[in-house]
Amino acid sequence: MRPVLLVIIAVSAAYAGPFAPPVGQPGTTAIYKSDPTIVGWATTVTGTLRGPTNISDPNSLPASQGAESEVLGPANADISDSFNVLSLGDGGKITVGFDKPIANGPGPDFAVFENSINNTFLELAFVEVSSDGGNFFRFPAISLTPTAMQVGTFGSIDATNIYNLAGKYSRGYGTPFDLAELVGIPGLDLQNINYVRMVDVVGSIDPAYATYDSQGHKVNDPWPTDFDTGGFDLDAVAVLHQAVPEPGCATLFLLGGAMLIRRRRAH
Ligand SMILES: [Ca+2]
Ligand SMILES: [Ca+2]
Ligand SMILES: [Ca+2]
Repeated sequence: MRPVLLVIIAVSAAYAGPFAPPVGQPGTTAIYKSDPTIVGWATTVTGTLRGPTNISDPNSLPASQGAESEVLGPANADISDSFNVLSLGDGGKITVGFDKPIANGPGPDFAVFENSINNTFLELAFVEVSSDGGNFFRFPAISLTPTAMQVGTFGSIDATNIYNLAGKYSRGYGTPFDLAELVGIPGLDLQNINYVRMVDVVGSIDPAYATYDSQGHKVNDPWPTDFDTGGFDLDAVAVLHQAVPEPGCATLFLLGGAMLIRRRRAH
C-alpha cells in the first residue's frame, strides 16, 4: 500500500494545476514543430521593442540575443542550437506578420514556440492578435503559479498552472492559441488575423514591476534574468488555419464573363 500512496502524492505534487501538462504527458496540447497541421510560419517582423534584462536596475541594457530574422520561418531551436531566437527582456514585445492571414478554424489556429530547454524553466509571454495592425487584443491568460515567493532566475514553473501564455512548452513544441476565445470583439475579424504580438510578462512579483493575468493574478516567472537572453525568447510562430480567399470575387468575375459571352453569341 505504501508505495502506491507515495506515487499518488508525487503525481499530485508534480502537476498541481488544472491546465494541460508538459510535453510527453497525456493531455498535453503542445504542438511539435513538424506537426502536419502546420500550414505556414511568420514571414515578417513588423515591430520589436526589447525590454531591459533587469527592469529593477536603471542601468540595465536591453536584451540583445538574436536578430529579427531568427523568428521567421520554421521553429529551429533544438539541442544543437537553442539561440536561434530573439530575446525580449523584461516587458519587451515583438509583432510578426504572415503572407496569408490567420483564420479561426476548429481548435487552435496558431502556435508560439520558445526555446526552453526543459519542461519547467518556462519564460512566458502574453499573446495578442490584430486584424488591422493598430488594435491588438490579448488572449485571456491565466497564471496560477503561487505568488508568495518569486520564481528565481533559474526557477521552475508547473505548466499545469499556465494557460494562454506563450512559453508553456519546451523548445520544439509550440503553445497553441484558439481565436474562438476572442469571439465578439469589435475591431477584430477572426477570419482575418494579420498580426501576432508577444509581450514578455516581466515575471517579477514586486508590485512596481508585476504584470497580471486576466483574473488579476501576478504572473510569476523566472526573474531576474539579467543576461543578454533575458525574458521570453521567441523562436517562431506557426499558422494552423489560414484564411481562405473569398469565393465571391472570382466566382462573380467568371459568371460575368460567361454571361457576356452568351450575350455576344445571342446577337
Ligand atoms: Ca480556432
Ligand atoms: Ca530568456
Ligand atoms: Ca527561430
